[in-house]
Amino acid sequence: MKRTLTVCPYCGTGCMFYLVSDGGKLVGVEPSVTHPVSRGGLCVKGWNAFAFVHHPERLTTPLVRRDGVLQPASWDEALDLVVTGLQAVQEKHGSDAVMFASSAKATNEENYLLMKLARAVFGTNNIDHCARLCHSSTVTGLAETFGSGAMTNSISCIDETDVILVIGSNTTEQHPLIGSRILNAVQNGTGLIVADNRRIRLARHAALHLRHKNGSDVALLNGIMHVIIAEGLVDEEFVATRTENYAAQAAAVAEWTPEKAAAATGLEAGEIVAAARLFAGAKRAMILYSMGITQHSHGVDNVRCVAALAMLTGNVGRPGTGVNPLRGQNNVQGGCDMGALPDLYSGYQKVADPLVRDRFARAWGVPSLPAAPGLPLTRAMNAASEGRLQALFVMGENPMLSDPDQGHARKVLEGLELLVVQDIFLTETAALADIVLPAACYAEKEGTFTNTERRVQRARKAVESPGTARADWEIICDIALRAGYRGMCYHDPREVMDEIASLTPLYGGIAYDRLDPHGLQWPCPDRNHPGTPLLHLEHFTRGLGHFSPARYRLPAELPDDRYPFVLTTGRTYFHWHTGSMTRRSHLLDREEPRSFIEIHPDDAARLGVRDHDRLQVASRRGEVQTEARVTTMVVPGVLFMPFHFAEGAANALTNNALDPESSIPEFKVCAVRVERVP
Ligand SMILES: Nc1nc2c(c(=O)[nH]1)N[C@H]1C(S)=C(S)[C@@H](COP(=O)(O)OP(=O)(O)OC[C@H]3O[C@@H](n4cnc5c(=O)[nH]c(N)nc54)[C@H](O)[C@@H]3O)O[C@H]1N2
Ligand SMILES: Nc1nc2c(c(=O)[nH]1)N[C@H]1C(S)=C(S)[C@@H](COP(=O)(O)OP(=O)(O)OC[C@H]3O[C@@H](n4cnc5c(=O)[nH]c(N)nc54)[C@H](O)[C@@H]3O)O[C@H]1N2
Ligand code: SF4
Ligand SMILES: [Mo]
Repeated sequence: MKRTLTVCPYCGTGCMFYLVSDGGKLVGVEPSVTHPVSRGGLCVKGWNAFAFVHHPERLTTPLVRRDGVLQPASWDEALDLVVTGLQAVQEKHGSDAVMFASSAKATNEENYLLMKLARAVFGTNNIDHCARLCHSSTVTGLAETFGSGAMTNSISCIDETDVILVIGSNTTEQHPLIGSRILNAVQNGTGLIVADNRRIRLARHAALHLRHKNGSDVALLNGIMHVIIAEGLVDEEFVATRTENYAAQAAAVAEWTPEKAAAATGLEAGEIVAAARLFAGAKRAMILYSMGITQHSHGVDNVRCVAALAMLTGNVGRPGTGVNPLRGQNNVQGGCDMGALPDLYSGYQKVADPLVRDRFARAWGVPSLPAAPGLPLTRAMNAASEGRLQALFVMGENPMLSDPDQGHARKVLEGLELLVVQDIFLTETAALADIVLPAACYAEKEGTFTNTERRVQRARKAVESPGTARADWEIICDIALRAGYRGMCYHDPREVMDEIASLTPLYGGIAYDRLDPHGLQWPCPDRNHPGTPLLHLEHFTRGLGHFSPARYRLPAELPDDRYPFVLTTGRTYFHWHTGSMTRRSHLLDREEPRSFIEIHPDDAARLGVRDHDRLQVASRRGEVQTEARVTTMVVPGVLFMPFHFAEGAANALTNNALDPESSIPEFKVCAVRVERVP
């Protein structure tokens, strides 16, 4: 038996475990007892993280579409077709007719290389990844208020805080090892406020559970801030010495009396007052949030309010405090850090800055780099339907199931001149591709992942990849070489990280020989730096913290007579996103085998619906059939559906209304109608 220490491939919590293998095959997982996050524990997905690796449906050879059918091909043939196809589109329509979708499932090194390929070899800033669908509101909102879009504190701060506000995060299901840490803290006396209208597990342990209307967080937070100011609970010294623009914030929330906020949110005024007193009365209070805050057409405004609440009460820059966006995918923090974003290079260095461009151009040995920011992923679909985008290279994403408004997404993907998909399975998106490239998965390659608390950790190869599947970084470098670029020849990912460190101040001191056993937290500017568990200690990354008041706006689509329900979408404990991995993990799939929708007993009674009935759900964009789950998890008038299932796909229904600033889709609110299938 061989044990290989590596990082869990699922969520951004970043637990580490040993993959146990026997004769080249994985047989199980053993948690790492000394790891600061997992501390000997794992959730059910971690325990089962070996299960999909040897699944018989793994892609083992490149596939090329001939006569309308995907057929096995050699690497030479497939990669030459990729390069000539991309070049042909470029010649015909220009460099910006090509787009690259990077992957929060791939390593830092691979994300860096794909963005280098897009910019240095294909001359376009059209590179983005699923962070667009996830925490783009955070990146925009916290950059403006704090100067950095990452978690300000560390996961361990949960043990040293007095009050935790969890807003729009189902932590025990989606970041389970962080969720159990919160439950432990509550058992030891920490106060918990949950603001989420589903009765999630944390809500049952909360001192206060605020079941406000979906999409009303700006009203709720403005109301809470109103009370804090009116009752003299502001941390005057912090506001005076560490922040700017307080007067505008105070003016903006002046009208948000608890009564007005109650009317907008559907809460009682007393609940808003109680939340304000509990939060502001604590010596150390910590905010954790996730998709309930970000995935709205006003997601950036939500983030601004969260940041303002923390600054108003002096809860930044100390242990046990902070604004903590829980990052979703195992390497979505890293994908952003590496510049798989249309306007930023690695380390959040701006594409628009000529000095930055010049530095990268010299390091990469190219005469110049493109200056105009590229397309966000969520705007790519429209660009393609307007003919501005003709080729899409997708590494490790499954937009057919994860993008909003599936009908539109399908039409666009089918209409592209060239679609290349590099994945470990033949996903719903890969099935539409012209060329499919088989990738090695996390257990079959070396590299680093960066977790939600900015901890850069090493993933290690435990077994060989199936058939001729190759690591993403090797495939990308091969494409660069075939396109005639000689600046991407590396022996191993370690050399790539050295290049990243040389060009990225935040990662300046990150090197493989320093990452054992449990990684380093960025910023880590040089080789002697110990890493940074807490951000914004003496001053904010941007200098002073900036109050950016937000005006309350309603969601883009609200219920009416024809579509009387609010549909909100999200996840379950056992499955991962589009199910490519968890639905191929026997134990996980057995626990949650079918698409379902949660409906309140009152609504169910009115519609004559019983538990497990088949339901037809329709929105202005599409319809699906799914199974009723009658439960008080949801409030009357609201339905909840996970987006894991290809049959009964929630994204056939969702709205692609975007936040104007972050381009995130409004996954958390759309209007639907529902009826029993006779
Ligand atoms: N098991 C599992 N874990 C995962 C994932 C997975 O697919 N499966 N995905 C990972 C990824 S990439 C991400 S981004 C995270 C997401 O993690 P979470 O954000 O925790 O998960 P979601 O289910 O999307 O939504 C969280 C909560 O937001 C609430 N909500 C909906 N609308 C609103 C609103 O208007 N206001 C407020 N305050 N709350 C609202 C919902 O009721 C829901 O309980 O999970 C990560 N972890
Ligand atoms: N309705 C609704 N839709 C949503 C959301 C929601 O809350 N509601 N949430 C959004 C959010 S937050 C997110 S993050 C997105 C996620 O959207 P996606 O990123 O599209 O979803 P995943 O299923 O995680 O896709 C990852 C893909 O990578 C593949 N893969 C795994 N490992 C590797 C590897 O090493 N190399 C390669 N090349 N491929 C690999 C997997 O097989 C899978 O196909 O979904 C978004 N969509
Ligand atoms: S909490 Fe997240 S990182 Fe930890 S084992 Fe579960 S899925 Fe993996
Ligand atoms: Mo996400």
